[in-house]
Amino acid sequence: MLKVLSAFFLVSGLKEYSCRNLDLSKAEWTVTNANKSIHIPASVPGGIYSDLISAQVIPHDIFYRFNDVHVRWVAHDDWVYTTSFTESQTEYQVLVLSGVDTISSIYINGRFLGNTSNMFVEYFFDVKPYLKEQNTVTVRIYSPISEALRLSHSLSHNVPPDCTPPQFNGECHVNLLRKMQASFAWDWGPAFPSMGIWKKVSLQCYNNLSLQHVSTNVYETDQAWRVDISAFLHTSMSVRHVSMEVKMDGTLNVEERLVYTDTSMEVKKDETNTQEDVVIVKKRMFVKKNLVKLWWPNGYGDQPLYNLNVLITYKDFKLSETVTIGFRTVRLVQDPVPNNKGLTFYFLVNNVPIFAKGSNYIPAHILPEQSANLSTVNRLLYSAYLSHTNMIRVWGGGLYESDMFYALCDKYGILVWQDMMFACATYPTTGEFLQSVSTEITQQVRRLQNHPCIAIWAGNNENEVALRQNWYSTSWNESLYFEEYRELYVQTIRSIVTKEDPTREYVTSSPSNGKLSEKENFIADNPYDPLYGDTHTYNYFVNTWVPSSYPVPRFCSEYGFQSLPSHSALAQVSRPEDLTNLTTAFMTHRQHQPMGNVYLVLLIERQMDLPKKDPSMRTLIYYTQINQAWSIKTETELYRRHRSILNPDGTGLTMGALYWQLNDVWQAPSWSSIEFSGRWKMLHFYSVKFFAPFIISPTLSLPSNNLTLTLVNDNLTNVDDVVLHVYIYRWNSMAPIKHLKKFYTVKKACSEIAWILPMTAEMKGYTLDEIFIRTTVTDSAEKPVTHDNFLFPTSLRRASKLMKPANVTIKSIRQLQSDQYEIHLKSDNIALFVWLELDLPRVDETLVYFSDNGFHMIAEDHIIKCTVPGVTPQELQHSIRIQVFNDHKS
Ligand code: BMA
Repeated sequence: MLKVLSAFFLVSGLKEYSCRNLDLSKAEWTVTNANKSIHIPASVPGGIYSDLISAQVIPHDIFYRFNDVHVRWVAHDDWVYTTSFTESQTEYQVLVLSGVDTISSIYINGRFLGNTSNMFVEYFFDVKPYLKEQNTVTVRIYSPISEALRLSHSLSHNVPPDCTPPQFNGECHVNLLRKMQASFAWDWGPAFPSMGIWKKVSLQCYNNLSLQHVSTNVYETDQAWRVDISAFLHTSMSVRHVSMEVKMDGTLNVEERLVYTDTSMEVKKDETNTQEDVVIVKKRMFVKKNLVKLWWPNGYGDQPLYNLNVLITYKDFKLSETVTIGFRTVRLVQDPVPNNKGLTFYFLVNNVPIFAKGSNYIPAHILPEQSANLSTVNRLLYSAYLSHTNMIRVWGGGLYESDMFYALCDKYGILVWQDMMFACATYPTTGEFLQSVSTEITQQVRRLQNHPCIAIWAGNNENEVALRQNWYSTSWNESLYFEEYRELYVQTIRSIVTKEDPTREYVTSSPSNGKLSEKENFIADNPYDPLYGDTHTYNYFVNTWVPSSYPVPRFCSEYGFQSLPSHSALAQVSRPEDLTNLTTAFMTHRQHQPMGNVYLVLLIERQMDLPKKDPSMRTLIYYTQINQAWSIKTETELYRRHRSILNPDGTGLTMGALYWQLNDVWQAPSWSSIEFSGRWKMLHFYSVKFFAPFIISPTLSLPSNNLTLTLVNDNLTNVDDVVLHVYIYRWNSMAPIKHLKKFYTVKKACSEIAWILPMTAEMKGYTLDEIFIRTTVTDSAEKPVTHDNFLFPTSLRRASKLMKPANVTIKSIRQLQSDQYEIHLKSDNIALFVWLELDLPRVDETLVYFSDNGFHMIAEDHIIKCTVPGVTPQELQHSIRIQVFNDHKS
């Protein structure tokens, strides 16, 4: 998509630097433990667990059975990374460590350079005075478990929570470390307290000046886009009269070349970075609006991106960097709701209100060094894109993701709700800690702000509500903890974010009440208030298949239910006897949520009967996935129906639905819609339908028996003359007892009630228990313009008593392309939640796609497509396993 930038502008008389930067990631590294009993080759970037796996010191599958606990000794030890290099040039002077995890001491040729204490910070050490021909760099990384404990003793008061709940098999005091918070375990993940040099290491050379980074802020003005460019330069001396030239090239046919030159630059010292002498060179450029095209979120238009080349010249020298930018505006609208209570909370992109659809992202791997694997991350974000995701939340317990992650979000049109990396805890506010956080936030905002995908910054995950609701017993000195909270997220982080990036909104927490939280001194009375800001909704004690069980917020940035991952995922990391039931030691070990397995069964049993005899693990998995998919579908459609609907109590006007969670870090029960391997759970197939731009959503009111059909159209065009179809079926026959139609014109960008149908008159004497409803919308030529949607007025438990057993088989498989097949299915009866699984261990799961899954067959024939490389149709036929809710066995 992106055109490569033409060679940068050459100014005659300029010479390039003679010295080269040295990439030490390419050098040979070794790693040794404290007592030197282990001495193995190491990778940089990398991490100790990955190194020990490669050297076969620990098992190659750290997720097998109880290995997370068996290999915990690794994080109790210290690890010393070393490399040597020979270099005759002496201009090298700065050792740059782009990411060290976490507490370490750095040495060159035995000379102590300094310590690191924040894995999100890039460190710079002046090494010129110590360089020889033969040089050794040593990075001594201290056990994060011991360091966290040591820090806990140094605090003037408790900074809770101390440890993870026992079910997590985790470690303590992770909140005292500026480290991925989930690496000491979470309710969906194991503890692997990672250690290592997880980002690149280099020696940078410069005589006078080095260009570290270019950041941009893009503003819309009447006639043009204003791009404020900041170039961050390191220098060893005081510089004057630096000049900057900017050149831009893009993805679209821009006739006119954009070349800007200016020599009268503003040069000033940056106060926020105390580690190095940083000079910021600023330039403002104006780009005529007709020269560029708008960047749009997924579903609203294209994602044109432009390369911006910045050329810095100083005296005889020139330095250049190219960054990618996009042109769009994003605004968070929090306006009073006319004639009602509360404030709105929605994103306006290019002046278009966007209903945010998507999920929450956790790191793609529990080992940070493996979290930026291109094919894994691409599979996840592409899967999100396929399910019409236009926003993803990078959750605060993980990582500021890689540049590649945000570049993919730019490409797919996925807006990013970016949390700062603080989650579910209180945090220290010592001078040292705040200083470290300041550097972290400054660097991360500058690194990420060029990406048009970033829509909002948020201070933390759930820390406002945790204080207000006393989750960590802070009420003994509420004012102290409240004050410290404000010191961190308001005085420190907020001031930096608003200074560095005035183009985006910053909310202190998720959830928060937005402007109301600010008014309530940043710790609102009820941060879950549905009339303000965003909320997180979890409740496992309600009927999750009926919409009335859920509150209706303005914006739901987290909601979810657990399910089990596929049998093949669990089988990969267990023995057969581990999978006999949910209470084996293995299944208990994998379930981190306290009571999690009880909830799983409870939620199933509210809707369906598990097969009489002890249900097999396969059946349990299948049922948990049905429950998860249908519950999230119910909740998401409720939110989408409320896009334009305001209830008398002031709730409604919902403009965001980001479910918890997109992905997984191991094979275990979790809220994810995609398994660790990349395989989609049933929920992900459902998300493709419930997030579709245009849906028809049926609901039933009792006791009136009125069927309400709501249309939700996120598209920016009206749709004339569509036909709404309602089919009424009995549970035991594929022939509908009634088919009703209505012509309709659908309005753009809204939800609306299109039809209220009194059902009693239409049911031909059957009761609501005996029927179910299928709805769809077609154009006037009867071509479907929505997916089918279903309403089950009764529980599946009762329905299953009336259903005939269904036998679903593969009638034929046709090869369409080398890796694409058409699968023709047959059923003898109505078949619910038809689930296809490919059992072919040698096939890479990340390359397998089904066009649909978990669907209902209300006709004998059903055709789906399957993408799978390197199989024959016969092989495919034999390796597809089919599960049906109402099969013969139940
Ligand atoms: C919220 C999240 C995560 C957690 C999820 C499920 O609290 O922010 O911390 O994994 O709920 O419990």
